[in-house]
Amino acid sequence: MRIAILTGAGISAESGLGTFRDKDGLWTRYDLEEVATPEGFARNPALVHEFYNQRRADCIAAAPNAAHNALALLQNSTHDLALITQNVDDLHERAGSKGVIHMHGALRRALCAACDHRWDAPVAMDPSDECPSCSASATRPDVVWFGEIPYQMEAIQEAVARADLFVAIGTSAEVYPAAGLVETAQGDTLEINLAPSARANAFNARRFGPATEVVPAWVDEIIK
Ligand code: BJW
Repeated sequence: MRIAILTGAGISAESGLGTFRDKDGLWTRYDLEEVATPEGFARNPALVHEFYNQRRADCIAAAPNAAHNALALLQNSTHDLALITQNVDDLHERAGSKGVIHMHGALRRALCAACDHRWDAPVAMDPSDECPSCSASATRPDVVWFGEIPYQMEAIQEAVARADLFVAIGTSAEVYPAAGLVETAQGDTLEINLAPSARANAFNARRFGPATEVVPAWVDEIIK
C-alpha cells in the first residue's frame, strides 16, 4: 500500500516540544507576526534568532517518542511511505525515518537571504553571522515563514495524490497549504489528533488521543 503521512507539532508534543496553537502553545507567548514572518525578521533579526536558538536548543535536548518510532517502523515495513512534516525538529530522522520532506524547513539548517546558500546551522545563530559562501550578514534559520512558499510542494502534491491512504497526525489544520492536502488525496484519508482539527470532517476516518498511544496502535494494525 502507498501511504502518505503529514505530521504536525502534535506528534512532538509528548517529546516536550511545544505546539503553536494549543492553550499554552508558542503563539500564546510570542507574536507570530514578529517571529514567523519575513517582515518581523527584517524589523528585529536578534529577536527572531533568539526565538529559534531557544527552539533549536530545546530540540537538541528532546528525544523521539513512540509515535516517531512507530512511523520509522512503518517505513521499514513492506509499505511505500512518504513522510511529510510541517515540523522543523529532526525527531523523525532521529527515530530512523529516511527521506523526510520538511515542508516548513529545518532548525538544523541555516539559509543566506542574500545568495540562498544553505549549510548546517550552529546551535546559536546571530545577526552578525556571515554566510560561508558570499560573506553577507544576512543569515537566517532555514524555515518557512508566513507569506513564503513551503518547500518541495510538487513532490508533496504528487506523493499525496498517488497514495492509497493519506494520514494527518498532530496538526490543527489551521495553516495552508498543508491543511488543504486532504483535498489532494485520492484514496482513503485518516486524521489522528488529540482532538478534532479544523478539517476533521474532510477525512474519511478519525482517531483521537495522544499520538504516543494512537500512532503505534494504528501502525501495529497496518503492518500486522
Ligand atoms: C496532539 C498532541 C498529542 C497536541 N498527540 N495531537 C487565508 C486563507 C488561506 C490561507 C491563507 C490565508 N491567509 C494567509 C494564508 C496563507 C498562510 C496561512 O495558512 N495562514 C493561516 C494562518 C490562515 N500560509 C502561508 O503563508 C504559507 N505559505 C503559502 O501559503 O504560500 C503560498 C503558496 C503555497 C503553495 C503553493 C504556492 C503558493 C506558509 C506557512 C508557513 C507556516 N510556518 C510555521 C512556522 C515554521 C517555522 C517554525 O516552526 O517556527 O509553521 S507557522 C506554524 O504553524 C508552523 C507549523 O508547521 C504550522 C502548523 O502548525 P501545526 O503543526 O498544525 O501545530 P498547531 O499547534 O497548530 O496544532 C497542533 C495540533 O496537535 C493540535 O490540533 C493539537 O490538538 C494536536 N496535539 N498534543 C496528538 N500529544
